[in-house]
Amino acid sequence: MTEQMKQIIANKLFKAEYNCQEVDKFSEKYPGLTTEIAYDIQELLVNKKIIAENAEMSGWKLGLTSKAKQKMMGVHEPVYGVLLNSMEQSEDEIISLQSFIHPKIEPEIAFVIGKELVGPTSVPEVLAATDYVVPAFEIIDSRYRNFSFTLRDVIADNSSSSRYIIGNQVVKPELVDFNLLGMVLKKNDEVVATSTAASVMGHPARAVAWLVNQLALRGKSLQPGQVVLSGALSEAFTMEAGDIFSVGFDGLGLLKATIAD
Ligand code: OOG
Ligand code: MG
Repeated sequence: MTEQMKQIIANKLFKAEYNCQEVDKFSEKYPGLTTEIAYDIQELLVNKKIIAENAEMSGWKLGLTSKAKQKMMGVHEPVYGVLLNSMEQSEDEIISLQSFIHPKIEPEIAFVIGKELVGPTSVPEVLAATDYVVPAFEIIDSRYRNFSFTLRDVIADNSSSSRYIIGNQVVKPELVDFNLLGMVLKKNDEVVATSTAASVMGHPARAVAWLVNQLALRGKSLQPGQVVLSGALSEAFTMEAGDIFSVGFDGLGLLKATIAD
């Protein structure tokens, strides 16, 4: 695939987001779209967003790291994407559905990095480099028609990233038993999902280690201050006007997301 083709695909995804309009998947039309090329397109797309939004990179997101999410999307390998400060929302902000195509919300664990982490790495090294962990919500909004894609399509689309919210009650990773870290997700006071941190690749720090090892292949590393979203611990839920979602993690506290009427 030529550089020009990569630019064309990045442009289409960029416009799809800005116009809140779905596009068709690219993988069928372009069999030359490999995973590696998809990450090249992701980089082009993110650079366009950085310029258009005058934004800065704030971290990384993992996706498809739990069986629940892999089954839901029919894609059975993890992916990563870039987070920008323009995607971050505070817990008190009411989320308007206006600026999305077909948003879904999902419960995650955020790792906030304290020390640079360069691959190859391991779970103990990730934990040692983590400053703290907090509950998180990710709002994903695939730019593809019917939220349907292949691995390569979703990577090019910055892994469906749209917004994220992180909690402000910070907990040091050494105080957390990730094996038994339970989670309860409620929608309008009704429990809609329960899970544990172990649903993310057996241990969410393993997902972070996977990210660091993938980044090393592209000459990149995790930087102090960056946020890393673990990937959802359960399936994702459609957001509707007036919904209130809350996620609680054992020992990490509660985080809310309020959708406008
Ligand atoms: C891809 C992104 C998945 C997660 O947490 O699993 C993701 C998608 O499902 O659209 O963010
Ligand atoms: Mg996610």
